[in-house]
Amino acid sequence: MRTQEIEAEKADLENEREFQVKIEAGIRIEPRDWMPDGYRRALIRQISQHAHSEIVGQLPEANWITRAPTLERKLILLAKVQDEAGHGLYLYCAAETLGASRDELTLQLLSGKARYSSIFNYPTLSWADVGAIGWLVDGAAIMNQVPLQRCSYGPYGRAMVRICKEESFHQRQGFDIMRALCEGTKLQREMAQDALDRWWWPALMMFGPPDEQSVHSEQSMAWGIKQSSNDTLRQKFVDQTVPQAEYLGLVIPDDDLQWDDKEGRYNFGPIDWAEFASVLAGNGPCNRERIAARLKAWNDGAWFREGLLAAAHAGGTTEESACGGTAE
Ligand code: BYC
Repeated sequence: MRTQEIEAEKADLENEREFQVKIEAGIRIEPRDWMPDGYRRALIRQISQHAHSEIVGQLPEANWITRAPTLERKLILLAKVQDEAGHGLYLYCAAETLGASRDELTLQLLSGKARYSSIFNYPTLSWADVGAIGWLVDGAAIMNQVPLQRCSYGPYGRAMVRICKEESFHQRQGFDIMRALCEGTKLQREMAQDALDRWWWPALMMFGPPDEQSVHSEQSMAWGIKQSSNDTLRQKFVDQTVPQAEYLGLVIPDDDLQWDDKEGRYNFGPIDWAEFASVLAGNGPCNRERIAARLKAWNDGAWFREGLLAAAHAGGTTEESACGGTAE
């Protein structure tokens, strides 16, 4: 081996050692710091999947903006859907700090190479579904994202701080819709129960496969990207949500659900992992519809993106600042 190669190998080992020391000491990794290629790839995968989920997640709720039952509910829903676009933006910006451009990541979504959360492949059939999404889907998202505020990668962890604050408002608005329906007529209570029946199991699937089948958890936790395992967060979500359903007078659609006094938690029935696999394979009720909607938005927006870049070049601004910059 040539001296130069030996020196390069020594430098890599030293970088790797320093990186591990930082991770173990809870010191954040920042964009210009050295990081292993695998760590960078793992972050780009998770952050881009998260960003795509925020953007695709606008679709099922936006379906009800024109049919919200009151002006106040319409304003709140508009603000919520707009917040989700903002979350997508912070996350794409966090991915940009790792060298992955928003365009590149969007093309991966449109080609089916990148994933987004399974939950958004289910339809919103009634106004109660908007309540169930806020209560359960945003509730599950908060459970998953609060620990991510301590993620070892600085820009991702910091993006989570604001996202979690907004998700908390989203969760409360969803619960408030469910509360209003549950305090309403028999028909309204039935709508609320029907929405819970359809969203409960998909919400539990949001946390990902069981720990023993989770491909990335072990490495992601060793790197401080994930702080808790899929099953741990799922259990916390069930324990938190069951009393809320009881307060609403709704029944969780699970015959096996039972409080376990010894363990201090709810035991719950088996999750249909075949359904989860089918949704991930692109065969959920709305997979094709969701990607078609994003593709249309991408194509319809081409003139605007081109115009922005032309204006940036004419005005001497950089492409990066025209597109929002590489924020943290
Ligand atoms: N859906 O090894 P695993 C929101 C994939 S949006 C689809 O356990 P990991 C909101 C996984 O990617 C909330 N795919 O993975 C927006 C992997 O496949 P690949 C979105 C899933 O990464 C609008 C394979 O299964 N939140 O809040 O360790 C309105 C094996 O899984 C899912 C986030 O994205 C799934 N549910 O753990 C309202 C949070 N689960 O990539 C609300 C950030 C797993 O090897 N993400 N897969 O092809 C995470 O915390 C983690 O990525 C996960 C999965 C817990 C989701």
